[in-house]
Amino acid sequence: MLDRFERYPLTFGPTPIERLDRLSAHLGGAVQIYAKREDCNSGLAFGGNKLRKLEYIVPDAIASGADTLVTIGGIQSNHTRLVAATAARLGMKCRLVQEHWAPFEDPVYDRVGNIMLSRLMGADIELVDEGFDIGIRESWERAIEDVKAKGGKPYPIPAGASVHKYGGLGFVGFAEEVRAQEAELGFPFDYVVVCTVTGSTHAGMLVGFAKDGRADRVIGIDASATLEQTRAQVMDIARNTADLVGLGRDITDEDLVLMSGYAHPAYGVPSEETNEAIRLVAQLEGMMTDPVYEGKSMQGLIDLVQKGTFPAGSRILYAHLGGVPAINAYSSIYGGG
Ligand code: 5PA
Repeated sequence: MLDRFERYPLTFGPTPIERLDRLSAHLGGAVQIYAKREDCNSGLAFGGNKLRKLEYIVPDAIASGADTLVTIGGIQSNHTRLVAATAARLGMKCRLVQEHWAPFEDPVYDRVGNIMLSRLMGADIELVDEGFDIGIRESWERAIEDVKAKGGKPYPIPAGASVHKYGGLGFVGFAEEVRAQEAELGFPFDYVVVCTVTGSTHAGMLVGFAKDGRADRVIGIDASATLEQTRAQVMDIARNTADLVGLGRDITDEDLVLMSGYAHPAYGVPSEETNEAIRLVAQLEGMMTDPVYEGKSMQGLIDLVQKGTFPAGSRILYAHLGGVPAINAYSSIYGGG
């Protein structure tokens, strides 16, 4: 589906799929859980889901003649970290706007984890005191103008690389990769569980799996806590991406499965149930998840399994999208384990 698009490699190649046997057994053994390790996809600054997206955006950035990548996220944004890493790899400058998206206080929140890594990679970071919003932000538009005013040539990348014309392509590639891995494994996955916030990860998967009639087998777990805005953004990106790749059919509301109920109490703030899920998977599998994204989708997965949502015998693929560096900024919760 992606042959026509140029791709600039930022990842190691196909990501491994592993069985989570102890977690599956702990949850009763009726379903088998697997993890696709997007969190281990690259040598660039700990990797994660943004790199698949950026692989299809970088050729356009290079062709534009830009010298500065400009993007936006929360203080502990993984996306901004990976744009900083990509800029370093390309020999470009990086301008980051980081807003106060998570209503969470920790003595080291703006000193460690993702933001520390971005600073080390040379990004020029502006902290802005604005709350969470996945839409286009004035602060980001101002930063783009500021780069121009100072004689630079900016290349704008929106939050999560999502509302970009090529933002959905990377995760169409994820679906194609899973299809190839299923052929090798000798079985298909019945469900894919994914954390959804700015939307292009889910939207790309939805389009990729729509090709073989499985769009609604992608179970999005909302971690934005602004469900309707995220739902609308996933639909927009999915429709644009379907057009771009020539899917040949419309994306309908029924294609999108987005679960609420796991994002509370707020974006970037973990609930007690999320913390339990993070500890459970760490202790059963040695697999780390974070309090902003993957801990919430893991909690959603565990809850759905416990409620018997998936028929016995189902094979469920948990897309582990990365994000663990942020856990360092939550020392007030996890400092003691
Ligand atoms: C993020 C996003 P989407 O934004 O494509 O829906 O992906 C959600 C997601 N898991 C899931 C991890 C580890 C993520 O980092 N992160 C954002 C960031 O600024 O880091 C875009 C919000």
